[in-house]
Amino acid sequence: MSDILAEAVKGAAAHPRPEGINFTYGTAGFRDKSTILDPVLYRMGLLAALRSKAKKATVAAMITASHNPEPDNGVKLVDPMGEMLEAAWEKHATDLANAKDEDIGSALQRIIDALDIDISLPSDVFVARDTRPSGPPLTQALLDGLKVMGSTFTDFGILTTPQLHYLVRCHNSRGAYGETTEEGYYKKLAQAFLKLREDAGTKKKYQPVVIIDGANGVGALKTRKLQPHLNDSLKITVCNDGSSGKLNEKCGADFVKVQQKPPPGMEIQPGQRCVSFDGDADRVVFFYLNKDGVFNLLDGDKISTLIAGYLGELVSASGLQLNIGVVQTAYANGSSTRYLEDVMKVPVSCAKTGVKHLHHKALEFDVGVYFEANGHGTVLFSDQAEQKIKVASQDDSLDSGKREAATRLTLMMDLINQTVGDAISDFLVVETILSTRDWAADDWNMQYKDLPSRLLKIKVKDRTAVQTTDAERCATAPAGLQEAINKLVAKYQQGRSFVRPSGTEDVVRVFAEADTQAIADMLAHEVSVQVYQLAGGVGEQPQPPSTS
Ligand code: 16G
Ligand code: MG
Repeated sequence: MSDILAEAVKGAAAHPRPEGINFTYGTAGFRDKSTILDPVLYRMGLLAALRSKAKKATVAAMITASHNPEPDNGVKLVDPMGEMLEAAWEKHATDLANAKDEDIGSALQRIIDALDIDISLPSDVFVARDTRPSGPPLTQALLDGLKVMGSTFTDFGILTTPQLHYLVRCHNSRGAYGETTEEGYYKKLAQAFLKLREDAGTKKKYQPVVIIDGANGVGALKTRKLQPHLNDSLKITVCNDGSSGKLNEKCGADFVKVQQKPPPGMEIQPGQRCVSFDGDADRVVFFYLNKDGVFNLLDGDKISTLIAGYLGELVSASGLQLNIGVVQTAYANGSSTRYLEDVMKVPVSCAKTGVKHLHHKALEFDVGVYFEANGHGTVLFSDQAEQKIKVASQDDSLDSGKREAATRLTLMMDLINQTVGDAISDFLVVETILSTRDWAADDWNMQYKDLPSRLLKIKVKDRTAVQTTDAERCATAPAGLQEAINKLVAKYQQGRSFVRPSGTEDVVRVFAEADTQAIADMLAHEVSVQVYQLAGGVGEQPQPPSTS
């Protein structure tokens, strides 16, 4: 065994692995109670160094548990261009996290042999964390792993997840994507944002005033840092800024989306646009109260429709031949899919849940807009599209309308964080479009009316008993389940339902949608009973929704 691997085994003594716990690198890395994660972070330090050697580039490690409660934490690795860790490495991460302390050397050696990694190459890793109190000691464990591997690293301290993705791309693109500093991130976004507002005439409906619910997390801190760069173009009030409440507790994008109500304590006037980030600021949803005080949510589906519509118009106005498409998951509201396909005539693809699946599908378009209904999403421009747009924006032979549209597209590309969904960047993109269209929240919301839906979760003995195909829209196991769902769905107007095993919790999720809330609730319940009966439900059988 090489000296480095022997050091890695020795180093594990300070980060012992508890017996009897099985860790899994899931859709968003490792997530668990922070108190048991120390050995996982040490091992991810080791793995990040190997990944950097394998890619001959800087990679990154983000310490966060996103929208989960404050006592949780987690870690995920980021590839050189700011993408999620390549899926094939998730297994290596899981194996290493579960290796006994004394077996760490052989576990590393297996990865080195399988991938023919030259261990003598240098490695370099960017590290950041969210605001959780468990962040600093877990960072230390990760750095210990990097140090025994002889890796160089930069610890950026507290950042949003998308900021770290952005920085690693800036670095590996040798500055082509932007300056590799946090200030550089604010400057790039703010410059594009201000330029896109330059020609904003007088507005009748759009008010440049927003309230941001920062989930008591890093998004609130970083919005405050962005603010001075925006001059006076937008009046932002940040609430749930971490000064009193707990991270993600009764606030943030997940709370607002799931509870369908504003965080308690927020003072909101009718029509006032409000924005909720999640705990690491890679998800965003908008909401407002209408003139009757009724809560209205503008989720990831509404955001993608808004963005795809605007970018589509710019592409046509520029005269460029670029195909633009939207990627959703099965959770997307049926009305949004119909609106995109039938009214906007935009092609829609459906991907499996989890950012990496959407990201991957979005690469199939010249301009691929992807969003999960929960508010995670961004836009990807292919290299070729980017090139064509840049050339057109500087082509004096084009008429000024075409050139102007291409110029706005270049600014939109600067404003959009293409590495991963970014609450701050997405928020600025939405503000830009609303301002250009002179729309109030109501105008945006009126594009289409959401169908009522219901999401339930069912505990079963083994959630892998449920298997799906067709981007999770069809259950292939257990036998008979899909047939039962089809029968139930057929009973109801605009009924739609699917089931899938969760990737983050030990449950099966049931989604149902229909033309009224009562029917969506009933359909979700009836499908839950089928899951319970056919897929080995545990505990009491699901009870029908109360009709009171
Ligand atoms: C993870 C995913 C998120 C997905 C969620 C589904 C990433 C970075 N995050 O949080 O995109 O919506 O899992 O959770 O991919 P579920 O499998 O428990 O329903
Ligand atoms: Mg998040």
